[in-house]
Amino acid sequence: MAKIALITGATAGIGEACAHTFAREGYNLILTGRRMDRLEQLAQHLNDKYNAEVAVSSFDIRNREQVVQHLEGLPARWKKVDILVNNAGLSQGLDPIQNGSYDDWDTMIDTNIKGLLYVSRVVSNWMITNGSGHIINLGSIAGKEVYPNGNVYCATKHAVDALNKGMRLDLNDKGIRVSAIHPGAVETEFSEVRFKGDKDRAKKVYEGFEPLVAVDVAETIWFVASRAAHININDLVIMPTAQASATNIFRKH
Ligand code: NDP
Ligand code: 8X3
Repeated sequence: MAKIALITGATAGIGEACAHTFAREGYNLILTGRRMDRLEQLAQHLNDKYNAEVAVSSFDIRNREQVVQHLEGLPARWKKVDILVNNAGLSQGLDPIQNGSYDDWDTMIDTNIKGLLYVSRVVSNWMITNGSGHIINLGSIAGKEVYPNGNVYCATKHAVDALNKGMRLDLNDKGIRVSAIHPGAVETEFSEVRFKGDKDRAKKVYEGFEPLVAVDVAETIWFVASRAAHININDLVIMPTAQASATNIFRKH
């Protein structure tokens, strides 16, 4: 029977690229995100191209009841999840702390920390029942360093870093692997979301150097997921060659 990967935030960017990679590798998929039209299109494409069986589940990860209802509502055979990619996440704004938007703060904390926790609570219990599993958390270089005006986003990704370590400790005797990937700059919809649809401002983030693209991160996640069962990659930081730290990017212009 094909293995199953559950990927949150599969409607765009890194999550969507992971869906392609895992389908290519023979996995069946549970894909989540709010934009159902994108989930359905992607599911059809992956079924046509790789013959993957795909279950789609559209919910707002910030809403605890929705998360639990949608996931627990899946048929039993879909609960044999081998890999959970905790990818859904976002940044909102880039403001100094004294001017920060309360709403942006709530959105980031509710999505990146609480949403990740809600999904992990449900799926880790399935994995415990199954006696195995692998949780792969999307952190960030923002979870290793803090940059000016990154305050709350960085705090949420530092929380993911801590949760990654905490989950590994708590699930250590259950046969469940826990890993985190911490990317630097990846050109996805991330900056458009951060700058609330301002495409010109978003584009500037990636000007003058070659950023990572979503597939670079997806292939690295696949590398982490495909190690032999006795190997766990705890923590992996991946950056564009032109980026030396959160704040140091060598731009040619
Ligand atoms: P994208 O904006 O391209 O994709 C984000 C995904 O998260 C979308 O599928 C979106 O789905 C989903 N999502 C966001 N909010 C919610 C919500 N409330 N409920 C359900 N799903 C939600 O960004 P990336 O692919 O770049 O980001 C993926 C992850 O990688 C994030 O955790 C991000 O913090 C992290 N990351 C990104 C980096 C980058 O430079 N791009 C670098 C380091 C880490 P929908 O809108 O349909 O709900
Ligand atoms: C996304 C990378 O540096 O924009 O997590 O925070 S950064």
